Amino acid sequence: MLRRTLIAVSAALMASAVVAQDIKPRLIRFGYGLNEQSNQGRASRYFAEQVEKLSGGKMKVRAIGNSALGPDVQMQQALIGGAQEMMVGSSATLVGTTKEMALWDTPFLFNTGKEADAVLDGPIGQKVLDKLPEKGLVGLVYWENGFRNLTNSKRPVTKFEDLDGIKLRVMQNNVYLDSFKLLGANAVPMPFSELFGALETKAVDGQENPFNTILSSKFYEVQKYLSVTNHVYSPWVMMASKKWWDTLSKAEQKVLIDAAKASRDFERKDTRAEAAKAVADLKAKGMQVNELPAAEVARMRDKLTHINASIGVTVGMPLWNETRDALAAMRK
Ligand code: TF8
Repeated sequence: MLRRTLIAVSAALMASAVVAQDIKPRLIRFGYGLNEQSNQGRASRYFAEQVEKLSGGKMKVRAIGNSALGPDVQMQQALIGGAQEMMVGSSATLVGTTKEMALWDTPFLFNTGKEADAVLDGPIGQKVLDKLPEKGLVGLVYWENGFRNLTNSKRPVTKFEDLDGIKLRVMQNNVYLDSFKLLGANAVPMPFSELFGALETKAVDGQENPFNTILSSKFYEVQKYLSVTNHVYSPWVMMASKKWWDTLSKAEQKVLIDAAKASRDFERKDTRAEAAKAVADLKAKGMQVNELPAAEVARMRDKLTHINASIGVTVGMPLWNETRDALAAMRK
């Protein structure tokens, strides 16, 4: 008994000695686009705490929000060049570097968060992340940005025809641009960091984002109408610079992978809890909210299926078909 305990203790000591040696003091700049009060901010701080804990205080994450390190696309370039270590941002803004990310732009791809989790955390989500390293990025996990909904300052959108003539900001992504043009909006791509100002000065009339962001970014101050469309599920991708990642020890990489997974679980739970009460909060802030009737959602969906063929070509038909089959199997 004593002997066994001693062996266990010495094994544990050896393991921690190896870990201690393999984990060096590191300062990691982790950039994100939303403000510190957002779900993205909360999860970024949670990630920083986990990294600190799992590395015995050696690895420190400086979570820098508010697009202070630049909008998504700029941070991606900084990671690729090795000038910044980590970030989290929308999959949609990554399509310019990694075309397979366009899979997640598919309108109405997922019906529920549960479907999204299963596909993103399963082999299909991994296949898409596996395309990142050849571009200089390492994809760790997907967080939930969420189902996107429309806001604008002109009128309630009860059918897609109401978008006619509305100047709508979209992410810098061709599927979004083409989708909203197809629905009749005057779609303009713009980085998120410029969005509040553009809504405030009426350079654009509307935008689309999950409830959480409409709330945390205070879009209710400059947008009257919220139309619940749930037109697409948008993931956030947590990434590291590959240049930098390759300089880390296995133990350091494991700290980051474990902390990333913990942050994912925290983030989804937190985001869903916030989203569940966000509509009431947004109404209380003065927004006029309307649900799109099911028949109108169906018409919107039908119209947007025209986009699907081109997404299939962009991401490759095998991946497209695998996703379609996986979802069909889940819905049986
Ligand atoms: C958007 C996205 C944003 C992200 C964020 C800044 O509308 O939904 O949430 O890009 O990382 O731009």
